[in-house]
Amino acid sequence: MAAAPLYCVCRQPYDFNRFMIECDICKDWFHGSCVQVVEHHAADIDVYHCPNCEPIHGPSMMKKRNNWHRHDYTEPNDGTRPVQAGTAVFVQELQTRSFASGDEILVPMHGSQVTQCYLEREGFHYPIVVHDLDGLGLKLPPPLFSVSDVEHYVGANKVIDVIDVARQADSKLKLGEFVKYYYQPERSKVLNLISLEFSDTKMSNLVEVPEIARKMSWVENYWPDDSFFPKPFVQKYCLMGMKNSYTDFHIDFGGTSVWYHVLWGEKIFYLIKPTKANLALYESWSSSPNQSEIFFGDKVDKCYKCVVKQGTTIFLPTGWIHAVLTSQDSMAFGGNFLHNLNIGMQLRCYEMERRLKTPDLFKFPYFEAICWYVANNLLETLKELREDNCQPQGYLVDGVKALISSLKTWLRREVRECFEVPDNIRPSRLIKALTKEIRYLEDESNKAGKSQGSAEWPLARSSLEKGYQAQRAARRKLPSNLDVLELHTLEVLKRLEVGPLEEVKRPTSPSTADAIQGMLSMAGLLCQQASAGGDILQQHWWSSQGNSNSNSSSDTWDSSEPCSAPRSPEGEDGSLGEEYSYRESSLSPPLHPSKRHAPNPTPISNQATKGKRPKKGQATTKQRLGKIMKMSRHKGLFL
Ligand SMILES: O=C(O)CCC(=O)C(=O)O
Ligand SMILES: [Fe+2]
Ligand SMILES: [Zn+2]
Ligand SMILES: [Zn+2]
Repeated sequence: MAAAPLYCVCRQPYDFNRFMIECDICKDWFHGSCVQVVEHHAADIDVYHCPNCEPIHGPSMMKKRNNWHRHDYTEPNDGTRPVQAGTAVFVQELQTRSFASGDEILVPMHGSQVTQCYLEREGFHYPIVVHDLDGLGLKLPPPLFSVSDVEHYVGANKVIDVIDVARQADSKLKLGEFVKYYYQPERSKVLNLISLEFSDTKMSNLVEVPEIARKMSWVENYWPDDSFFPKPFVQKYCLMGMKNSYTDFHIDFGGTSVWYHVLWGEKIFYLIKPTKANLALYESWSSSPNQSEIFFGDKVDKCYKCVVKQGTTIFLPTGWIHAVLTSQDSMAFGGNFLHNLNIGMQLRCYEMERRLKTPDLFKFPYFEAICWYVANNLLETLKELREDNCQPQGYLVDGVKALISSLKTWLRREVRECFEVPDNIRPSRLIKALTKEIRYLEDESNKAGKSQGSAEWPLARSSLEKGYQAQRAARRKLPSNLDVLELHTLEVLKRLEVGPLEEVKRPTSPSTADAIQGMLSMAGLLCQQASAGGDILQQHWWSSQGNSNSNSSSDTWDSSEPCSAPRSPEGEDGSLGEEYSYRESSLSPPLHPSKRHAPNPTPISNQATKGKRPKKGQATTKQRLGKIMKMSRHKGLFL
């Protein structure tokens, strides 16, 4: 076998994880770290001379700046080309634009008011701003925590993705290099770091996610400990942005909701409601070739400006389209979470990402897998509610309907594409069972409609109080609590097609009580109890549908069905029409590579992805090897 070619002063073979630059004289390639060229600097070099060639041919030559309004600052400044997002001119102009006031939409709340009960009752459709953090359950480092403190806790060698704001281009760098650059008295570039997920670092102990984000999070509640897929970590980001950093309009991955706390500095959010019209406009803007030259805020009816000062926390609900200007050097913490309150909108955002061909790295890791886990859990919830003559809340019914519709669509394409159906889930059966539960609820609702005023299916107080929770808790099956033997049994049963998964029941141990409480609460039960007071006890479950306070998806801009997601062609009855049985039909289906047992799967976070949209750009010969390396990781991000 021929020996691999060697490169650089270090004479090493090509390592696709390391950025390299080509010498314009000797044509050899050099590791950025071996020749002290950081990746984002390579973009400024016109002609590169390596350390061997420099003594003879002189130093490298830098590109000449011709403009301040284009991503490529060498373009001639002849007034013909529009301003591009992120450039110095853009940021200056942004500050003089006028916007609707954030006060029109922001819901100011005290930390202790931001509870699951509140959101289940009122809905989570508008951004929430919290100035008094008491009761929020958010733990933070002290206000003077510095950029070099982050380096201390996370490690100087941690490779991070930073955004060169003026080019809106993403490059890799070591945290130590970023910190050194941050403290330089004069910075030639504005760098924005928004993708540093630190759950797996020592800094994790210094930050506790707001309780509401923990309690509602799908990953926290529904991701089984024994999942074949590695658990997604997207709950703890540290954002360090230099003054005038700008992140263009985007929807957070998978339609996740997000919290941000500005520890110091200031961030300005430009917010747009995810109405059907706005989402359609966003989708077409996102796929337009001159996206960076069009300010999306101008395309919509209303764009709200919200200044988030230090010490403030903001929560953005599902689907909100936002851009962010970092108006001062800032440090912020934030995290993303999926939840039960806006399932339909989450799915709509995910389907849009798919249509826009968003690279995996920019998407919620294993989004479809988590939806299957959630569906499995919600089925249990609906069944138990039915058994106990209790009705689920409107948002949950709408969410399950939207989930069924998406799961069917995914199942149809599973056969052709790489799939994320977890091993212990039998998809067709699950979809059918969920459909049955929904149909049952609809039948009851129709019956109730006919006999209005009668208390056919009351929410009895006792059924919502402690005893009831305990009763449900005792019945509930937590996937994370299955032991090896049981898993094995399930697997064998599944393969032998003996009985539904749900038939294998086991009592839960008292130690899972907290988790159970969380799950009950997620299913909308605890909330009903707490918010019931006296009146609701007399109400029928259907009465909440006409209630403007209820958290149903009757919002004008949040209808339950995905607006543009591909519709499944199945019949009205929701049946699949045929049995989609890739997995069921085979006793030993092939394992997807990512489903093979990994003893210690590495945490997955989309570290390079937060808030960033992939941009197409030209790679120069100088960076080509580096870019090729990136392409394989970013799926064609640059080429
Ligand atoms: O702070 C920023 O520049 C962007 C924040 C954001 O929206 C995100 O990370 O998704
Ligand atoms: Fe964002
Ligand atoms: Zn080297
Ligand atoms: Zn050379």
